[in-house]
Amino acid sequence: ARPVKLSDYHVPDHRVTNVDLLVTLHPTATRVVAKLTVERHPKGRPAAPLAFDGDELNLVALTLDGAVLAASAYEAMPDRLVIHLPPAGPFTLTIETMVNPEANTQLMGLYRSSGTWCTQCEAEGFRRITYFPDRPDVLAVYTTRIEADKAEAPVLLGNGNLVETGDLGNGRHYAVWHDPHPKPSYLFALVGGDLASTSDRFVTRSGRDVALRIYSEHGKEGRLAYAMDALKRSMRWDEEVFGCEYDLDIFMIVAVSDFNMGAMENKGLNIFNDKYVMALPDTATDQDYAHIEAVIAHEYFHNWTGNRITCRDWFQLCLKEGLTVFRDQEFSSDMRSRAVKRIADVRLLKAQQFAEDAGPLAHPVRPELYNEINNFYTATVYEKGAEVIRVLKVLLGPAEFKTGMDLYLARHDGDAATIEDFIACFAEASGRDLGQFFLWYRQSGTPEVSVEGHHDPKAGTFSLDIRQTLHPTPGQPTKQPMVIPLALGLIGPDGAERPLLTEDGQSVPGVVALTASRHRFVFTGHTTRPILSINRGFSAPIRLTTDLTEADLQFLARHDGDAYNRWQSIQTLASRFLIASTAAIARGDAALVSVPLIETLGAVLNDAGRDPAFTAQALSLPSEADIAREIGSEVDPDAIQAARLALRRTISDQLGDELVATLSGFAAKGPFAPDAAAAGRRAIANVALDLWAANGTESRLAEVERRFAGADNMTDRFAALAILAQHAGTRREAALGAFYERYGSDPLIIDKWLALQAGIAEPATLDRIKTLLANPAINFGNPNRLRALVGSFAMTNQTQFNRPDGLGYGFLVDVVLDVDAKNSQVAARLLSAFRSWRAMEPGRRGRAQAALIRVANAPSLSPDVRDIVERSLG
Ligand code: DPP
Ligand code: ZN
Repeated sequence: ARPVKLSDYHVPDHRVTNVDLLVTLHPTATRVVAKLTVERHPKGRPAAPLAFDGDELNLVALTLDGAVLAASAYEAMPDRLVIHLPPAGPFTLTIETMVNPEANTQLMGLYRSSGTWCTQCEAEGFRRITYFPDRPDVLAVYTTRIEADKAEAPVLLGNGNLVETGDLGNGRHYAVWHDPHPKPSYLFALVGGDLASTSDRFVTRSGRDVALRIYSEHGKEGRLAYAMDALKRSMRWDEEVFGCEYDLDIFMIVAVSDFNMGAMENKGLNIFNDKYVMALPDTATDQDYAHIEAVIAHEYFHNWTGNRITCRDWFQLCLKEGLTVFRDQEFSSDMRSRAVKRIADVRLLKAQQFAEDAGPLAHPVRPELYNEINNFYTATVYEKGAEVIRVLKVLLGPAEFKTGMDLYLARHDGDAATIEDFIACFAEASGRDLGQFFLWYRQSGTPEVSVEGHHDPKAGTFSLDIRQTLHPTPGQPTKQPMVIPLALGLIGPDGAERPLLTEDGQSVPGVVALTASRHRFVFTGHTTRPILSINRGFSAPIRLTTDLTEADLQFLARHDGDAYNRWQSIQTLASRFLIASTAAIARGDAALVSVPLIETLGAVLNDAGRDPAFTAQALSLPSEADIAREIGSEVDPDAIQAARLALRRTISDQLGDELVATLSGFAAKGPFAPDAAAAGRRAIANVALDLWAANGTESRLAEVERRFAGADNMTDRFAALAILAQHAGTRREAALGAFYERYGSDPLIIDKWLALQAGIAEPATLDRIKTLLANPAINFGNPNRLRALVGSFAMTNQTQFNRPDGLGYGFLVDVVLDVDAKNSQVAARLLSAFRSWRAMEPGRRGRAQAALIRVANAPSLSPDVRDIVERSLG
């Protein structure tokens, strides 16, 4: 029954403790025999019928304790199996179903990707394989026997440890896998196919010798070494930092090309979208390497936070996702530069989650109601879910946070837990009341915090007046004040950090916590005015406004001891300027010019040697979408773009010498290495190249073209191509053509080429996209291809998706309606690009609304798309 409500939760009436599967792989008729040990749940409703979930299932046979059931004793529908009067004691149910992997275009359940059989069961895919109580609080021990043709599927993989293999004659064989760890059905997986692999070993801290294997299609096994290296580093790190050790004899990753998500943490058998596994210097950018490292770690870390401790129900999704994102962020911070990682994470949070929180799709980190759970794998659950854990860590401090985390891992091992269970561990470990903190899970929307500083030279005080507000969001008309930890510092004009002293002489550690709507904090010892640095390290996921002047921000950009806030100060300077310039352009005036901003950027460039990766982030201006979000309503994307382009041209013209110096200072030296330091040098060089070429001078573009042709790695080659793509003309088309010539047979690289063209900010782009979409050499039935072209267009091309004539919206709707019948999850995800439509100026708003209404009125929508369209219009 939809919608599903958290408040309706009750334990299952029946649970399954043991699952014995026999899967006979066939392209179109795979037979599944599931032998289940079933018992009543002691807390279930005593006389309840047995009701198992199904989805497009075909029942072939059914027995209970070996006896065939009378037709009147049960009802089998595609989406449900009901046994009216099940026995009271434990019994064995044997269910035979037939599924068609070849026809499974939803990519949920058992399907084929380039000839390989594979599965995806989260959230509700297992019910497309057999009838089952398909909910995360039903934990069972699984044994999987897979039978297949030897030539078609020499490799047969399942969860857990391999216990038996053998020959069946007639060119067929089998493998039996046993997973001793009870798990929910969403963690089930199997793979069968003709795959290549790379192997390694890892010895855990208690001496368990673990075989590591990564599988890919033949010919791509040479691209797996970095993923393997990242896996071993993840395994060691999780032991050292969280005390989590691996618990099976083998850990496997299989890369497949058709995949809805990024990757999936099935027990012992992770299945990955191939874009997060394969990398060589000539095929992957530095950003790809960083993503691979993070996703490999993320899925591996789920073994404890997700698998050993799973979720009671899908409302608790952030219990495993927010926590595991937090863990993978920490891992990447330890592997690379912590400050640069924080900046990248905050950029992503603002771009994705703040946008979601500000529009009709806003929902709490822990939702209380859903129509379609697939639509809740969101930036709010993942990225804000991770921020909330960071808030908890700032509030408690690292020591108490660790005690709470250790308690959680020990107490709930083997459980299907809730957010309440998780928070109770931290409350107990710290002795604190975390009731108000819990609002971070319940209230949606981004808190807005405004800060005003007052200096009284006579009294020697500096006081802060701080207010917080949280605007209404869908389903939540009124809100309570949140607990918001603000890390802060007061800096003297000499650049020295001053102690934080209160009026009664107490020294404050570097954090104040807001608990009410208004606060005043008074600090003493300031005969001269200090400069405030606040929300250091982005200690709370809030929208902050301050009364810091342009001069203050310039000062902080140079002197703040907190690297995150050095970056934020530059962003704030640029953002304030671009908003003002956008307004000027919208009035019909010329774009503005900012001397302080150019000065600051020049100073940053001159200091690039201090931390090249940081400098690259500091020079990356707020995106058009960032500016749109800051403006918040009546948005005109064309005016924003004009303001931003004008600023880029000014930088190009006025800082040409500094940019050239940076370019030559960070020119590549020696052979390619994917490590953070080398990546940082490439990042600053490419940002400098981009800004240097931004004025479109012929000679500068010729230099970019030369670098494109001469690059010896994908990072530099693609960066040059991206610059050329911004400037219309034969040079661009020639470079795009050469890139396709070189990589046309390499789909993951073609994705980059597609995304780049989808992002070109000119009216001809829509036709370019339509032409690409009609190219028979590119398989747009593959989710990665479709997302690269259409998803990038709708999510990143502000001016062209939001064309004033509405054709961008119309195009997306056409694609969504077409894809919905084949893959509703991908369709729903594409449609969520409308999440900011209400913030547009009236003309575009009207056209977006009309486009959404066209979706709503279309016949036979999937539940996924219906849910997104109804909430978007709601
Ligand atoms: N595979 C997805 C993730 O790891 C969903 N669990 O986030
Ligand atoms: Zn995850």
